[in-house]
Amino acid sequence: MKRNNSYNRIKTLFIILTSIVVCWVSVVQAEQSDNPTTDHQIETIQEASAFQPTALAAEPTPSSASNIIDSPALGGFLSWCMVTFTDERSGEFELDAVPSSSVIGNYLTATPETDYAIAVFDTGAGAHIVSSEDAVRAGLFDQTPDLITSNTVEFTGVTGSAFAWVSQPLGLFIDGLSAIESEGLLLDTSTLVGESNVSIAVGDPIESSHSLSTVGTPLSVFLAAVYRNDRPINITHNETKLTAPDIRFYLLDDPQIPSYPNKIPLELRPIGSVSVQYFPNIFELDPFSSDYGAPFSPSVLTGFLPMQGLFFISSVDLAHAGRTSLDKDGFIFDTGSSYTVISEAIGARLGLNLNSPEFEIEVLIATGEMIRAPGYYIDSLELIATPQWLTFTNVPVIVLDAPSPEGGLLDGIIGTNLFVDFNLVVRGGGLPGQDLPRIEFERLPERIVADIAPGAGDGVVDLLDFVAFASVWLTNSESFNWNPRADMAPRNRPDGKVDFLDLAVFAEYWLGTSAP
Ligand SMILES: [Ca+2]
Ligand SMILES: [Ca+2]
Repeated sequence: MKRNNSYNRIKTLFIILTSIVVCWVSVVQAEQSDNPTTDHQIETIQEASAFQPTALAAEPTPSSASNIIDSPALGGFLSWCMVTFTDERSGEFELDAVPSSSVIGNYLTATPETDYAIAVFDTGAGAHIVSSEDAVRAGLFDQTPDLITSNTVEFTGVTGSAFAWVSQPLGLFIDGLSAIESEGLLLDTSTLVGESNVSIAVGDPIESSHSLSTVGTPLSVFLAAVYRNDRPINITHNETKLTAPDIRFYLLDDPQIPSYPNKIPLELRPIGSVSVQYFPNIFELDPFSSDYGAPFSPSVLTGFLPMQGLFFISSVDLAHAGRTSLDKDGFIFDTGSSYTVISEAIGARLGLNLNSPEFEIEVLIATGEMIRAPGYYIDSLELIATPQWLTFTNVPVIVLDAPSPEGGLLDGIIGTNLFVDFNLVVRGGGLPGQDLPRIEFERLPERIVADIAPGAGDGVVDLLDFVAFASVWLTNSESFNWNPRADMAPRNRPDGKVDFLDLAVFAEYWLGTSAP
């Protein structure tokens, strides 16, 4: 490989925040046997269960049944998409990324139907990051002239940091897994959307450890992502089993975007972003140098300066054991996190004993480091929504501090585990001339426990469900084919694992049917 110079020689000006570019890898249940709080927890569950039907009955409108969700999943769905690249760029010193409803430019390999990569569509990532393995597959290192500059960026996450190369402006295009034909794994390129003239961060083939590729806000700001959790997609790509909702992407002005009546308003912050741009190398004055005008940073949301905007939820209320933390405006909505995260400060505010977690999760972050995070089930978490707030009870959260693009730390991360039983439209926006970003959602119909197939369930627990259950046997919320619906035990305390406890519950509901 030609890139063997060490990073410390190289200009590194820009730091990408990757709160977010995390791959959560394993769930470790904390010791529970002599936990003195267990009885109290069970009481809390019973109280919550008893409370819920009363609250529902008291609500006047029929849609109200959808706004209280008890015991959401511990680990949510994964936002898998495919990504491919072209050479499409604008002229020198034209810095803006240009959204496109179809592929433009020339693919970087002769067989784009098979040379795509799998990435996470990650509204919590401030830039696009492509792993070295995926970059090799996509042909990013094989171009003439070179598509990779000699500039690097540092990206920093929950803890630690790593480096990546900055690419020349190029075209980046994505689609959901449903664009991949499940038998031959050939990609149908007819429904790809993306952007041209975007610079990305590229992992080093020698020095960077394996990590996931992520498509971040520089594209999601221009898109509506439609998540159908009632249509799960399973494929096996490069011997890795992947499960994701059916996700389709549209430019924001596309009339085909479905609309749901329930909305969570989002804020693109820090405020003041006007476009998606890379930051050019203004220090190289020789117009014949290959560095002249080349990106110094990958493309990010940019105002007066590069900003890395993310989507914030403007108001979140949390409560636990009589304590509250109200009207918090520092939570981001992150399709790249399958867990919901609260900061240590909010954990302390809620009276959580940070030395005595109810469960622990080992997380692998983009830098390749593993950290262990304490997890808790908190009494309630409520998100601002119209026409009604969305309320979750007995909510599994992990406690971690993550950097905020506004400076300081995030209050937390709202992850996909809260939205397993919803169809969603994640609408970007917030730049000048765009509507404000928002999530639109509809709750899937209530289903009986263990009715996990086909799709969101068919009202009976039978062989189809057993096949779906068996296909995720002994997986956990780290697994790329994780199915949160198969995690049905312990009751009201899903533990992020599919094991004998879940099988016992499955057996209990075998051949059960839902009331019509
Ligand atoms: Ca079924
Ligand atoms: Ca379980």
